[in-house]
Amino acid sequence: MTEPVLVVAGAVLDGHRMLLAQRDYPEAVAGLWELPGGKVESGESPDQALVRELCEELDVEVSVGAALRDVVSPTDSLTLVAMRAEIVSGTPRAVEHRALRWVDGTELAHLVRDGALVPNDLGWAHEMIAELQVR
Ligand code: 523
Repeated sequence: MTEPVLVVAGAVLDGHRMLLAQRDYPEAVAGLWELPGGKVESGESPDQALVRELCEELDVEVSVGAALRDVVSPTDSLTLVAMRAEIVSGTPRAVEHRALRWVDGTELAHLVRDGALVPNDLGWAHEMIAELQVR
């Protein structure tokens, strides 16, 4: 049996706000917001993959912190984990996404309510809504 593809996503935090990225593809999720990230490549740790992905996608250097609680397995062949991250250099720009935005807990809750998040990220969003409210 082949191992599932592991995807890492970043809960990029700055004080009481978190960064969201708007997907541009595929069509089923284009326009929806996600925690940015991507597939772990062979020989990489999840932390290394997140640093690389956020450099490629946001043009920033991050330090990686603790994982979020939810491990998401939408299919047998895909597993997603998210980790907290903070920007140590650079200002994020949308290299591969349609747009970026910083949200506080209230704005994140509104996006969830409006169905504007990619479905796989909803558990992380709920965890971060609670955390952002008390930061
Ligand atoms: N997700 C997902 N949520 C989320 C990310 C970063 C990824 O549900 N926050 C899913 C979407 C895809 C798979 O994980 O099914 C891979 O994500 P993708 O396409 O962002 O990974 P990349 O950038 O490594 O892949 P390519 O665009 O194919 O290079």
